[in-house]
Amino acid sequence: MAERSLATVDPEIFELIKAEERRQADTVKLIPSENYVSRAVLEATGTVLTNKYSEGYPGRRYYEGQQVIDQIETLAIERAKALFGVRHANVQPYSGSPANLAVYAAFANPGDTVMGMGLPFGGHLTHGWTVSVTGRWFNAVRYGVRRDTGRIDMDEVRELALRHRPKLIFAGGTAIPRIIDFKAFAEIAQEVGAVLVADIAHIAGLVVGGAHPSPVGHADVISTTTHKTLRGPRGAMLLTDSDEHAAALNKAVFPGLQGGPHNHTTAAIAVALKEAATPEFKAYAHQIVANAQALADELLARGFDLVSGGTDNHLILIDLTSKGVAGKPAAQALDRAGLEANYNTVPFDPRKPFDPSGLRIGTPSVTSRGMREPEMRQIAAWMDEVITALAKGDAEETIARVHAEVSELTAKFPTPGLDA
Ligand code: DSN
Repeated sequence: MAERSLATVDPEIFELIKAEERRQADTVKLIPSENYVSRAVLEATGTVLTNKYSEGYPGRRYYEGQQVIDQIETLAIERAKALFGVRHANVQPYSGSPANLAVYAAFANPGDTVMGMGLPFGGHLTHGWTVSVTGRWFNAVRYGVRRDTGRIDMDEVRELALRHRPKLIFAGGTAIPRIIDFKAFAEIAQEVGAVLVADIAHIAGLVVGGAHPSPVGHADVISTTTHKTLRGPRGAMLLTDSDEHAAALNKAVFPGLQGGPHNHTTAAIAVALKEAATPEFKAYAHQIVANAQALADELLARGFDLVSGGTDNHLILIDLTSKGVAGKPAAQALDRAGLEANYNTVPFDPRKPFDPSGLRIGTPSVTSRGMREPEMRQIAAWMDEVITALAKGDAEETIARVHAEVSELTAKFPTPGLDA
């Protein structure tokens, strides 16, 4: 008897997946940490590789039957090394947070001093923020941005590093709209004897596409997710040039923190890395930045207040205070208009994290659909219309009209992975 399909076995889940496909296709996705994977990446993700246990590393496993899996993981490793220009790659971390925890496990002990950007300034939870175990189990010191420029305050980073002598320094984050000066971070890390960790989760695709300076040659360890600008499946990688660091990281990932790697994800990472090595991907990375700058320019022209005054990369952080609207209601209204963003804290935000002043948007997903500068100007206009109407307290009509216009636009741009 033929095996029954998902639609037959579980029509509820099947229909929900179809609904999500329609939602993703019919939405202008502006969340800067999201993307659309290619059909090839999606295909690799949904395979029998999910059936196999492979604890260990290629050639050194604790289970038999690795004839194929070893080849897949080796390909992923070799492609990661070639693409980023590093000597070692671990492609097993389940996602960004486990990858960063592996860095702690490799180079620090509970109670040690570590340093990272504070979450409200654009850092990540795992860079030592209070509510993360990294902030509870380690003595975390946090740096921020300058109030006048909205940019990382390298004087403060150096001063804090000299005063606290951290074992680890994280450079990178989730809401940093400007180029990160990895060389300056490396000089500070060397001065205090810290391991410098470049967390390039947000910008990995820009780095390999040549649209953001690489941390290679500056950072001791590079941590990245694979599913943001890199356009791979949900997963992560740890990269380094040092044999000693590689050995410590490998031990920390397995057996330190994780069990069997997710082999279907490893295969999809390998596919994404192959795609990211193409000239088309380089053009894509540069277009992400060009689109973000076009979007930022149009928002500025419409009176929006952007943290740091603009963007050098894929993301824009908007302080909505001057528009008389908070981030959460703005994000909710935009979502109902088909424009998907996320509310976000802005530096020195007087409001609470669950109801902050900011909105975070970005261009990786819309660029994956082939949208360019004219569409970015249109998106800025829609955002302005919705937010202005919301501030006046009467947004329903505007939301309905904008949603209809958004649907017309999205129908013209194929959704990668779906419109095959
Ligand atoms: N949650 C991710 C983001 O949205 O930036 C970071 O891990």
